[in-house]
Amino acid sequence: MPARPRDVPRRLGRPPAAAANKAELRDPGYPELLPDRHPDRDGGPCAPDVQRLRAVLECAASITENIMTFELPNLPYSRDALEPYISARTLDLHYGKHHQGYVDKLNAAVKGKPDAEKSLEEIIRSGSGAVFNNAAQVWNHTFYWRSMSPNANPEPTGNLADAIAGEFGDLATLKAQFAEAANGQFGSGWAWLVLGPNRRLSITKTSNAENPLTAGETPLLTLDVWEHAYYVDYFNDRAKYVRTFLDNLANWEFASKNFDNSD
Ligand code: MN3
Repeated sequence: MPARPRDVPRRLGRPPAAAANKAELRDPGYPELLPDRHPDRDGGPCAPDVQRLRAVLECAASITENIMTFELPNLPYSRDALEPYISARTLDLHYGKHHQGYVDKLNAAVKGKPDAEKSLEEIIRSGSGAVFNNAAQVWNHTFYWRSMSPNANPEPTGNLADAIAGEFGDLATLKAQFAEAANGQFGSGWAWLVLGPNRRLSITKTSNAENPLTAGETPLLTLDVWEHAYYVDYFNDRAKYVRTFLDNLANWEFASKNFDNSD
């Protein structure tokens, strides 16, 4: 609509009494506002309100645009809580840089795509390439942090303890098999205690970002054996890192809950 030339008188003539009453009822603050006057454009009395509302809407749109689909979950303990076994320096890097990096790359990879509406698990089960790798690494690391505890019970209890006794004979045998898998994983990857679709426990290992969910298995406990997980604290001694995890950090309570919730 063309702007009204400034020299054309506005239709500010007094309206019929009935219309004036309606206008006052509808809009008592601006009785002189006519339908073809845009309050913002024409500098009407509500222009400041409209400008504020416009700013709010622009701000809201900006926030919506920048909301990340996936977020870095909080650590279940402070960054120095696993010392002396895993240093705060390692958690600063591993959680603060690596895990955060996977979250950022995943968000960039799914932006504006149908994967942005999916859960991590759905992406892991159906995805491939960079989307799968980053989604699985986000999931794996979140699971890894919970697989450790600064107040870890030295051994599992309850149903999981019974299942371990039935499958492995004793915890020492499970630990030996877990260590063999973790140390034997060539290159980067993960060692896992899983529950198979047949409801039997087993030890497994995966490469890079691979996750047992894709094999229909239920992860109960995991250990990251990428070099970035242990190099700051253990240099090349992966075996010592694995042993330390199994003897001092493994969160059997978490594994037990995963076992009990897997029915
Ligand atoms: Mn890692």
